[in-house]
Amino acid sequence: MIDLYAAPTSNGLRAKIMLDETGLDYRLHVVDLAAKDNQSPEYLKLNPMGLIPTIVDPDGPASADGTPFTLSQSIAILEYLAEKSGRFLPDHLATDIHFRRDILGIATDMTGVLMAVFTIGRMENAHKPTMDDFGARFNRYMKYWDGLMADRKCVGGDEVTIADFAFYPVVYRAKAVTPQFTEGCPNIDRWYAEIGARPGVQKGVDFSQG
Ligand SMILES: N[C@@H](CCC(=O)N[C@@H](CS)C(=O)NCC(=O)O)C(=O)O
Repeated sequence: MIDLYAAPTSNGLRAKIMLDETGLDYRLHVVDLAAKDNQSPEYLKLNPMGLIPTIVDPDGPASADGTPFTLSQSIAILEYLAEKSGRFLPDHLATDIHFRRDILGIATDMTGVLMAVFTIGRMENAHKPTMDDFGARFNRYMKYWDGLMADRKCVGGDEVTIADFAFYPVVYRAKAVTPQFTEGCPNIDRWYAEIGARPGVQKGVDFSQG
């Protein structure tokens, strides 16, 4: 059974949604970031950067020192679980460099900027021009994606793939915390409602069972 260490953030939701969508057997360990559980000596052994998510798969590839297979980085986790389950990453996309570019853009540019928006927003006396700049940047990325999604059903094309599970948590968290920066994106809104109606995605965003 896979052990998932995560919190309900953009990066954490990616891994949990993928596990719930694939139906792979797993156990959730909720990492309380506010309590700094991610800095505990036990957790740092799994992920020396102290970041979530991390998975441990005793049935994964063998390691030289015999320790169970351990993986961090939400996109690497999506790819690993896609390979393990044989779902959500068809061969023609696994080798498509533009698909990879798009997923990495979502994970690095969009998620990074959203994390900056949230971090600044939590600060006492937050510097408003900086917040507005990052917020506007995030909205520009949203508009870029909204344009692409005018003529595709899903993020990576017309089928549901790991790109949808990479993108959904970003929009989900942005809508929950800073909805003003998600405005003016009707194509994303249409897709968001469709993906959000999937039972696996609904289960994926629910951390109450951890
Ligand atoms: N690139 C990493 C980012 C992981 C990351 O930044 N996780 C955040 C939560 S979204 C975290 O663990 N923050 C805790 C901290 O910075 O102390 C991924 O995709 O998994």
